[in-house]
Amino acid sequence: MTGLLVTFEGPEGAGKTTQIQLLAGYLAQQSLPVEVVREPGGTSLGEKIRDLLLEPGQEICPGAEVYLYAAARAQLVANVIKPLLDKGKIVLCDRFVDASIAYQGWGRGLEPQGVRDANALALDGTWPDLTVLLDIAPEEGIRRVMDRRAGLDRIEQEDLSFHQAVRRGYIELAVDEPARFLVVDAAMPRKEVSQHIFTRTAALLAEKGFELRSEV
Ligand code: T5A
Repeated sequence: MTGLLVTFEGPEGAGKTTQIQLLAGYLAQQSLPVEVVREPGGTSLGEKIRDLLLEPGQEICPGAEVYLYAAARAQLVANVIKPLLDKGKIVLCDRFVDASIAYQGWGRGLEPQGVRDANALALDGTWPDLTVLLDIAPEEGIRRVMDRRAGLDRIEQEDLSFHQAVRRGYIELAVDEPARFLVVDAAMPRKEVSQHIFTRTAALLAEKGFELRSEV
């Protein structure tokens, strides 16, 4: 059986990492084979590219930004995600290609379809089975990030209109592909958010032939 790729997306501080950990815990309790990866990063090359991309003050033009994210993604897909899927694993990925379309397309003002096309080689046909979009007002997400740690990275430091455009981009993507996206109001308490994610994931797993030991 081939595995399953579930990606998590949303504006800054939407709670992706929190929800991925909760879902990974739930799946592990069910004795299902789950692995967690993140973008940009997850490989030695990807982590170096991540440092460059997020370093405050680093000058990167929008086109270079697209290809740096795509380069990190290519390495992660080829060396980590595809091999895990081939082994039948459930891969939970913290951001994926939709982040490039929302941030570099909508946020930076590049043609969204061009950004998608620029990622074709990196994806090599790998596409998410399910994408969880945690939707939150950027002001609230950034506040959460600032409550958690001092200082914002290069992308977080962008102004509010950038983050609002990113949010709009994500919503457009979800409207275009309702079967792939699960949109959840990320302003809800953690547990309520996770219930929506568990229910949808469990349904998809059952559909794909994974055995669940108990109800959500
Ligand atoms: N990017 C990425 C691009 O521009 N293009 C791309 O192609 C890709 C892949 C990555 C940056 O790169 C950009 C997007 C990003 O700007 P990152 O450090 O990986 O940088 O940043 P994020 O992915 O945004 O991750 P964050 O850790 O900042 O946010 P999360 O994971 O969404 O949020 P999380 O879970 O860490 O939660 C944030 C805080 O909120 C609390 C948590 O406890 C934590 O303190 N929280 C809640 N509080 C109240 N209610 C809830 N429901 C809560 N859920 C979590």
